[in-house]
Amino acid sequence: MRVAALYDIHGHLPALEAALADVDDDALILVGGDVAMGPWPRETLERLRALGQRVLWLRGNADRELVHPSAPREGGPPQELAERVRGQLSEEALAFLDALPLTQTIEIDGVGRVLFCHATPRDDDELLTRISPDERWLDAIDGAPERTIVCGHTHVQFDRRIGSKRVVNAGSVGMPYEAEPGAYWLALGPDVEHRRSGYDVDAATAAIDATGWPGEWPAATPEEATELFERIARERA
Ligand SMILES: [Mn+2]
Repeated sequence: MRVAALYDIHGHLPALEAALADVDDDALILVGGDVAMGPWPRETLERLRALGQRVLWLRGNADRELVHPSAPREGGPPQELAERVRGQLSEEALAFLDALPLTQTIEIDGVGRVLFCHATPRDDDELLTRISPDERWLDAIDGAPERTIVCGHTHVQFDRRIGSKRVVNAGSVGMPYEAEPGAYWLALGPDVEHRRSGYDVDAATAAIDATGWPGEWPAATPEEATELFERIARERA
């Protein structure tokens, strides 16, 4: 089995299409959560659901917020955007998101058993980054039997060894905080390989504007985003 892990698509249909064009035909697709919260929520879900059994899903914190709104929280989705996206989804689509699992385990050729989660195995909104101390990571992952853990949530790719485990952030398809624009994802089997699929960013930005999406599409360097998430994590602690 080979897997393409597409995390944090954030309803960005052009970015999803760019990534899908680069995914091998025989690979499973693991949608790693935060799939809908963005300019094309309905179209993004329909595109992926049309692929049927080839897709395995996780629910991310932004998907949860669509179904179960919680108090506004720094680092979480703005309430007005959540309301906008919720209004574009059917009851059936919201129920579909609500029923998604928080983790998936897949046996992958040449890699072994891999645990996929949105943020950490125990929490869909825990902020751990490529510079978080090992001790904080170990608190979150030590109970997992799998040696390899794939996460997303912070939208920055990394590949770290933490204790006896390897933790790989798949990056974000639709809202990457990376040096270059593109759709960022992870190919697994037999290697574990970070991927970037390029697309016409100017055309995509114009298309986002045409949907009426309010404000700028978020962008940051990996260093800026990582520092921001570390600060928020310290404030939450
Ligand atoms: Mn996200």
